[in-house]
Amino acid sequence: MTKKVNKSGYVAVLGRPNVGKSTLVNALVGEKVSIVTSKPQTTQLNILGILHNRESQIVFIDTPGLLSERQMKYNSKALNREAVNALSQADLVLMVVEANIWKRADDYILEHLKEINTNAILTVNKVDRFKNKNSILDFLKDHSNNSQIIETVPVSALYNKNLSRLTTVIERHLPIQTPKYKEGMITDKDTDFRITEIMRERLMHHLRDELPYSVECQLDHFDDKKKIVMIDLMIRTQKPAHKKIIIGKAGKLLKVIATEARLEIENLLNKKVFLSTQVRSVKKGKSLRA
Ligand SMILES: Nc1nc2c(ncn2[C@@H]2O[C@H](COP(=O)(O)OP(=O)(O)OP(=O)(O)O)[C@@H](O)[C@H]2O)c(=O)[nH]1
Ligand SMILES: [Mg+2]
Repeated sequence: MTKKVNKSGYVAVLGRPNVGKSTLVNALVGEKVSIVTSKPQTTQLNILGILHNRESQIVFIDTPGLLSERQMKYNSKALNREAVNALSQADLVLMVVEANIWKRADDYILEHLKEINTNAILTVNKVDRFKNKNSILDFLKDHSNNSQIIETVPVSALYNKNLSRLTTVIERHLPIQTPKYKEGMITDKDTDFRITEIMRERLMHHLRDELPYSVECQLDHFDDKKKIVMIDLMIRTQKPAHKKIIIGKAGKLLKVIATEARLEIENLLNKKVFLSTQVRSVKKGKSLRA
């Protein structure tokens, strides 16, 4: 039977940091397009994750976590701007919150939606954390009553619960229009970006305090002409002390991080990888980018 894709559009996935936006986009798309850690503000740029269905093409925009003005720190102003930018493109919003937890930043996001008058599906994530489903029902009732919220769907992105229902609800609210992306295309980001993001994820996972936020990764060399892909990655940090921590005693920590990153890059490329990593500290005030 031929495919008849007639509904398509951009769906901005908004929410405060750590509610599971990237986990949700990856689960919906069926591939890891966006990195995930247990630390807030992991996502730093808007990333497209494209889901091709029989009758629809849903283009999710994973965004950095939004914070209210009072909570701003590090580079959160720029991250907020990036997330709000996604709204200008969006046909629909998935507002992601955590089950049974409602914070000031959630109200702040609702205010934003009201200002720009965009409809949102309230996606209540991490329902797996609660055995008592009645408490979730009460939470859904309490927070669905808002003029911008058109539907409410409880899900668990991590355990793939209720995601097909969420897709059906999204499709219902998408405009009828020709899809913009070719079938098979799952993200707007190239392989270079995805490789550096894998390394950043592994660094964020292993580092503590402010350190995860002060590292940048850059791909210095990529050669996939031979059987083994040769990759050189540069990790840049702002202080020599940070460089020492990342490398660890006798290079132990960097070895663990690089091994985890290599395995994931091999998975992405479907090829064996030889990964060489270097850590360099860049003086304060200088751009981390070469
Ligand atoms: N128990 C549970 N944990 C989840 C679920 N979804 C995500 N998580 C966890 O929540 C943490 C944050 O997940 P992310 O997907 O990085 O959250 P995010 O909203 O993209 O975070 P930022 O990019 O920092 O804004 C990770 O430790 C995930 O494993 C879920 O459905 N259930
Ligand atoms: Mg994220």
